[in-house]
Amino acid sequence: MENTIENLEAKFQAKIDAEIKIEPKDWMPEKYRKTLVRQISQHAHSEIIGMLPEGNWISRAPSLRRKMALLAKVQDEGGHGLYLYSAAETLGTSREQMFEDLNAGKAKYSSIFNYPTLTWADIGAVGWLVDGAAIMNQVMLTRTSYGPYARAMVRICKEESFHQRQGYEITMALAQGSPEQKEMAQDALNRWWWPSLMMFGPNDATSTHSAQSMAWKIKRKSNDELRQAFVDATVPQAEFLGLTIPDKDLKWNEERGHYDFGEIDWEEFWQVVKGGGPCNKQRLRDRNKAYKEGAWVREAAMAHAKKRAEKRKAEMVSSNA
Ligand code: BYC
Repeated sequence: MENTIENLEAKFQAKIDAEIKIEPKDWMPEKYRKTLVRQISQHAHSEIIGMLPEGNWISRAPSLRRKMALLAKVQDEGGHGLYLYSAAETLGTSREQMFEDLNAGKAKYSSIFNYPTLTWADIGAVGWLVDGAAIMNQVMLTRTSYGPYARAMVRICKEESFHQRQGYEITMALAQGSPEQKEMAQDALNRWWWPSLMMFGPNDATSTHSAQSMAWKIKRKSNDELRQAFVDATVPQAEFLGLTIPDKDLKWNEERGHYDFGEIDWEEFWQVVKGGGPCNKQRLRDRNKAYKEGAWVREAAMAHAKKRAEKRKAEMVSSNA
C-alpha cells in the first residue's frame, strides 16, 4: 500500500481501534500530536500550579502527622508534573517552551486551582473532592492511546488514591469533631463543590475537542459521563459524613439510576479559565517567582549533567585507545 496521508491515517486509526498503543517514533497525524501536547502540558501545569494552594498550608498543618501527609502529597504533585512534562517532551515539545508558555500566562491549567484555600478544612475538601474528581478523570487516562501518557497515568493514579483518602480523612475528623469544626467542613464543601464539578470541563454539547479525542481514544469517557460518575460516587460519601451538598436540585433519579443535579454556572467557569478567577494573578505571580528562584538549581543540575557526560566520553575514548 502506498504511503499517502490517507493510507497512513487509515493505518493509524486501525491501530487505535485494535487497542495498540501509539509510541513516540510511530507515525501520527499532526493534529493527534498537537492535541496530546495541549492536553498533557495543561495536565502537567495543573499538577505544578496545584502545589500552590496546598503548599500554603504546610507550615500551618494542625499536627506533625497531618504535616507529613500534606508534605508528601504536595511533593507527589511535583513528581506528577515531571512525569507529564517528560511524556509531552516525547512528542517534540521542549520543557523550556512549556514552562515559558505557563509563566507567560499563555498556557491553560485546571480552573480549580484559581480558588483560595481559606481554612484547614479546605485541605480536606481539596483532597476529597479535587483529587476525587481528578481520579475519576485519570483512571480512564491509564488506558489512553498514547503509550508514554498512559504509563505515566498508572503511577499517578496510585498516588492520587492516597491523596483522596487523606482529604476524606481530614474532612471526617472535622465532621465528627466540635460543632465549629463540622461547620468548617460544611463551609469548605459549600465553596469547593461547584468548582470541582467544573473541573470536568464544558458540557458535551459545547466541548470542542471531545468527539475527536474520543475517536482517537485519547479520552475514553466524555466530560458529562465523568462528571455524573463523580456526583454518583461523592453524594453517599457526603451523606456518611453528615454534610450537605450545596445543590437544591440534587436528587436520586430512579429511572436513570443516577443523581440529577443543578446547572453549573458556566459564566463563572469561563471567567476563571480566561484568567478572571479569584487567584489567577496570584498563582501566575507565585509560579514566576518560584521559577526565577529555582534558576540556580536548574543551572547547577545542567552543569553537573554536562560534566558527567564529558567525563564518560573521555573514559570511552581512553578505553578504546
Ligand atoms: N480548566 O473541548 P474541551 C490534579 C478547556 S490536577 C481549564 O472539553 P478537552 C491535582 C480545554 O482545555 C489534574 N480549562 O477540552 C493537582 C479547552 O481549551 P483549549 C488536572 C479547561 O481537552 C494538584 C476548552 O476548555 N487534570 O489532579 O477535550 C493537587 C474546551 O474543553 C477545563 C487534567 O488535566 C478546566 N477545568 O477536555 C490536587 C486531566 N476544562 O485547550 C490535584 C487531563 C476544559 O482548546 N485533561 N478546559 O484552549 C483532560 O482530561 C481534558 O483536557 C479535560 C478537557 C477534561 C480537562
